[in-house]
Formats: sequence, C-alpha cells, structure tokens
Amino acid sequence: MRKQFRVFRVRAQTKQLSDVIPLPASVRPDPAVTFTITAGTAVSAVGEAAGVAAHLNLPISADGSVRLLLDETLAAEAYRLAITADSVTLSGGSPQGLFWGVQTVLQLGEVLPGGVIEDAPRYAYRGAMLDLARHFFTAAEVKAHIDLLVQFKINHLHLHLTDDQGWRLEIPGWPRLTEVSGGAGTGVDGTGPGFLTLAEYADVVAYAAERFVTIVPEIDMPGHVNAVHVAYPELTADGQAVAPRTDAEVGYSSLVAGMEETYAFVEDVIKTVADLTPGPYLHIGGDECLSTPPEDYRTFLARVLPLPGKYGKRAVGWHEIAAADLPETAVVQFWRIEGDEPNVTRAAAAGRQVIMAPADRTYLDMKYDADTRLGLDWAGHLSVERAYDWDPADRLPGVGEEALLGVEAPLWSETLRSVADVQYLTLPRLPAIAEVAWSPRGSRDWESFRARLAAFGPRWDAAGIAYHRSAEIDWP
Ligand code: TNX
Repeated sequence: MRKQFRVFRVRAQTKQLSDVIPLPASVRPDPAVTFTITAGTAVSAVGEAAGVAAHLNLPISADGSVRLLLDETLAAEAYRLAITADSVTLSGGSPQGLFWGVQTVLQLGEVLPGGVIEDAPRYAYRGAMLDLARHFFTAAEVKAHIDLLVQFKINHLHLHLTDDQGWRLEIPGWPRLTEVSGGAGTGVDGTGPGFLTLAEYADVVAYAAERFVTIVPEIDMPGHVNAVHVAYPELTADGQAVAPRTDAEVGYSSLVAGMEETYAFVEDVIKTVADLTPGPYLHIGGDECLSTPPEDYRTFLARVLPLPGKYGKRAVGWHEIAAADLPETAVVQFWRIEGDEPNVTRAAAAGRQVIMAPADRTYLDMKYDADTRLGLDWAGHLSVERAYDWDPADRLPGVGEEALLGVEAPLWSETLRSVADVQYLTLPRLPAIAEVAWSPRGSRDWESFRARLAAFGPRWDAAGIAYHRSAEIDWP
C-alpha cells in the first residue's frame, strides 16, 4: 500500500476530493487545505476499527493523526471522511463502512485534499461474477481478483462453480465430480482444468470476509450439468455414459426431474455448499434449460428452490426461475438483453428481490468493440460508456428501485485463458458498473466519470495490470 501512495505522488497535487470511483454521495471540498501522508503518519484505531486500519498499511499509534472510529449513527456501509490540515478522521457505521472509507483514502493518494465526504451505497448488493467452470482460476487468482474488486466497493463475488465443461468445488461423497470433471482436459478447448478443495474454498471465503465481500456460490442446475453426467452416468436418464464437452454450446444437458436420485444428489450438494458458505445466498442457476421440458423444469424447481432455505440460505437464480413459485426470500437475477420479462415483473410485484445484470450493460465477457481480441458478442458490444450510461431502476416495467437488491457484472470465461484476460475485460468497465451500483442516480455523469477514470491508467500501468486502454478515455 505504501507503494500505491508513491505511485500517486506525481499526480497527487492535482487531485480533488471528488476524484473517487464510485463517486461519493456527498463531497464538500475545502480547497484551502491538504493533509499529506508521510513516513511519520500513524493511524489510531481501537477494537474492530484496528482490524480495518491494517488495510491502510500505516503504523498504528494511540495518538495517530489519522483516526478510524465506529459511529453507530451511520448506516452499516456508510462512512464519513473529514480531512483537515493536521488530521484525517474516518468514521464508519460498521467495520464494513470503515473499509469502504479506507478504499476512498487509498484512491485519493498521499496528498489528501481537504474537506468532508459523506458516503453510502445506493444498493446493498454490488456484485461481480467470475466463471470458474469454463476456465478455472486458482484460489490465489480469485483472491487477487477480490483485491481489485474492493477498490471499487464491490461487496459480493458470485462464483460460477459448475457448468457443462467442468465442476470446480470438492463435494465430499461425490469425489468423481472433481477427480473427473475438475481434472485434465476440462475447460473450454480442454484448457483450464482444476477445482477448489474444501480448504481452498474456505480460504477464499475467509479472505473475502476480511475485505467485507460475501461469496455467492453457484451450482448451476438443472441445465449446464454435462460435467455431472460425465462423472456420474447413473444420474442420466438412461444411465449411459456421456462424453466430456469442451465446446461453448449451451442448453443441451439437464438433470432428470422424474428421478429421486437427482434430488438426493442435489440436496447433498446444496447442504455441503450451504455449510461451507457463511454468506446468506446460494445460487442455483436455472438458466438456459433448453433441453428440459417446461413441465420438468417447474417440477425440478418446486423441489429444489426450497432447499437453500432448508439449509439457512436465500436461493438466488437466473431470471428463468421466475417461471416457478418462488420462496419469499428468493432472489431473481435478470440477464436478458432486451424486451420485458413478465415473470420477473410478477415476481417483483409479489415482493421478490431482483439483481440487475442485463447482458447488454453488465456482461464483462462482451467485446468492447469489433476489434476486441477476447470475449463474445451475442449481447452486442459493451463499450465503457454503455456499461455506465444506464439505470437499473429503468430496466424492467414494475421492477423499480424498491424491488432491486442490486446490480452485478458477470464475467463468463469461455474466451479467457489467464488472469491478464480477466483484467482486460474487467477494467475499465467494472468501475463503471460499480458507480452505477453505488452512487446516487442524480449525481452520475459520463464526462465526470471518464475524467476520473483516466487517472487510474498510471496506477494500473505501475501495478502491471492488463487493463483495456479504451479510446473512449483520455488516458494521461
Ligand atoms: C449465457 S446468461 C449464459 C452462460 C454463457 C454466457 C456467455 C446466462 C445466465 N448464461 O452460460 O457463458 O451467456 O456470455
């Protein structure tokens, strides 16, 4: 972190208090003063605040001029940052709010502009998704990705752990899921095998929790299950072995709704994943079940949607699940590119919460433009401006602000082969979607955003991050 401050030294003098992404809810600059962090600057923080202070990487001292404290009059994720010539006071409604305030301080750099920021998120759920099934990323790589996400106050990481090509989480009692379907040759094009052991998953969950990020595990069903059938042919309709698939087709595999063995398997997996996951959500997929007859789809969901609740979790599913009766606590994740989705509108009217992830605005695996060397284009091209210039509360009729749990930016990995590929598609669009999810609607402005975004170029260059130098941004 000291290094991060140093990277900013050259440009630090020109920073303004509002040079932060996502834009804070309220900024009152005091241009007459700055506070400079030097080798002698210490932080004072006690109790839970001290744990958060560690993320500033400054020495801790009882009389430090940077003070971190908890203020229970603030909302849990809210913080207040007051910068004067001789002190910095950061108050948070909870350690999580303090942590977001720390991210703001880290973005402002070594010479902090004077004034007061009062900040709180628009949405409780600000998510990113990483697909570990089409191409596996190790626990260390996922942790590094979390470091990137939290800089933009993303607080949920949805892990797409299973799909036709591979199964990426160890499940006791079902060893072939990972031995076979997490082994060599799995992943799109047969590259990117691997899986998280129980200990590795727990390590990722703990690392995320220390950064106030909730892991949302997804076990995709009843479609997207070829890897299950490769490992356990007894779960197919005819008990016959199926061939592994490393192409990028979707919609051809399905668990069998009319077989009790299906539900024994599913309940075992859901119980295991629920036990491993401290967060409140368990994503059961439900998307693109093109080879599951609609009647079977509803039968399957009637049995499976209550299971996360049975094990203490809220079921999340892609918006197709809104065709079924949803438990009260279920969450619908909308991903469609155009048109209405009457089932989602109906679910929202009945009080179900919705996560907005329309593919044409939030899918980080879409190409930026026709020249982008990675990614897909079925939802069109997703420029930085398109990722920024939309509003979640306007997207679906009857699904307004009060129905929204939040916003998510999914990254599917069919075309990804490395961490650099992840960075290339994530930056700089993730910061745009993070601002959509955090900042007050009325404060958002593309020209302001692109100017603030430009300042990240040198930081990313210095850190060796493979971001896309989009021509939409005037990088310095
Ligand atoms: C659709 S959108 C999918 C995924 C693909 C993705 C590629 C959704 C819920 N499912 O299976 O990976 O498109 O963009």
